[in-house]
Amino acid sequence: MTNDMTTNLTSERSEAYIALGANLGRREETLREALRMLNEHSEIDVLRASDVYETDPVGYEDQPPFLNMAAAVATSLAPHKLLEAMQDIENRLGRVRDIRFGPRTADLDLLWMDGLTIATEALTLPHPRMHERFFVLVPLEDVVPENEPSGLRMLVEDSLIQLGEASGILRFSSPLFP
Ligand code: PH2
Ligand code: MG
Ligand code: MG
Repeated sequence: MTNDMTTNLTSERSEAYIALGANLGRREETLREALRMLNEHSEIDVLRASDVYETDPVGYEDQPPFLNMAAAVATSLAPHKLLEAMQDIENRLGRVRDIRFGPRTADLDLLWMDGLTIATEALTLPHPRMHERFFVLVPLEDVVPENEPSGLRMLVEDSLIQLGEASGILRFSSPLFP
């Protein structure tokens, strides 16, 4: 009994959804490398990756177009630890901290984790701006199954309906993973 419970607790994993973006340097290579690094982490498995989309910059418009995509991962990490792992990957890919909404080599944003609500300085879940951005929602729709248990599918579909016809986003390539 004790053993079983220990096994259950330590093997409990979350499903998390991550948005990836790049608009400097070799954008496609950067995204591919980010996925590889995520999957290489001993406590993160990449489950699914979306198509890659080319998107007009949103927020701060005087910068190159982005490549954006989304990934679903399984992880035994707590939310803040997953975020740290993502920031470590951004740093290894040459990200320097920069202007808000400005150009970036690699941007990994944690969007959703089992429907958890978190509001700390470092991390807000669900991501506070995900529902208003085509460059997040369109790729996300590729990787969220109809029967996702914490309600993400409904959120994505409702948000896309609210936003109306998609603009500033074009399919660029098929998934970079596996
Ligand atoms: N990221 C931003 C700001 N603007 N625009 C697009 N199209 N794609 C992004 O990933 C993006 C953005 C801040 O992270
Ligand atoms: Mg971002
Ligand atoms: Mg970010």
